[in-house]
Amino acid sequence: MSTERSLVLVKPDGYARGLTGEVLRRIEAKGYVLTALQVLTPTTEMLAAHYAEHEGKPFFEPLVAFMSSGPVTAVVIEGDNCIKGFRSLAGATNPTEAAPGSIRGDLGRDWGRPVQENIVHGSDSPESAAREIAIWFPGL
Ligand code: DAT
Ligand code: MG
Repeated sequence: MSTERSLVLVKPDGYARGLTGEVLRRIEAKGYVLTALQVLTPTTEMLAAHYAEHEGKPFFEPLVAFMSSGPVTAVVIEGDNCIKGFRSLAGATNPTEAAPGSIRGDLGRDWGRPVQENIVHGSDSPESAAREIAIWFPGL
């Protein structure tokens, strides 16, 4: 076991659809702790840093435009193996293909543009989590 932190975002689609509470409910029901939480509309600079690994891909610019289109809820969660555990709660990236029972599988779907509106982000490694937490919660 290793106690970890992960950076979770409820994306603008999840926020606008009133699903923030449902996502937080699932995180808490799993037993992870909410360590920090903030509602904000991210700048394109923050998002370019957050999604740096995807720069140059065809979906990068639409992704940054979507992610800066309205409020998101940024959350730091904490718990044993919560990085992998939250990715499992979130489900596959493509919400149409994500398994029922997962956040994306139960709540997400394609709304025109494929894949992009998939409700949540979760860090994919301890290194990503540390890097992302520094972007969204400087000084934490
Ligand atoms: P994840 O969010 O599951 O870690 P990722 O890091 O590969 O997935 O991609 C980041 C986000 O970019 C993802 O949540 C939605 C969007 N995205 C990924 N692949 C895409 C694609 N083929 N078309 C459109 N958007 C995509
Ligand atoms: Mg990712």
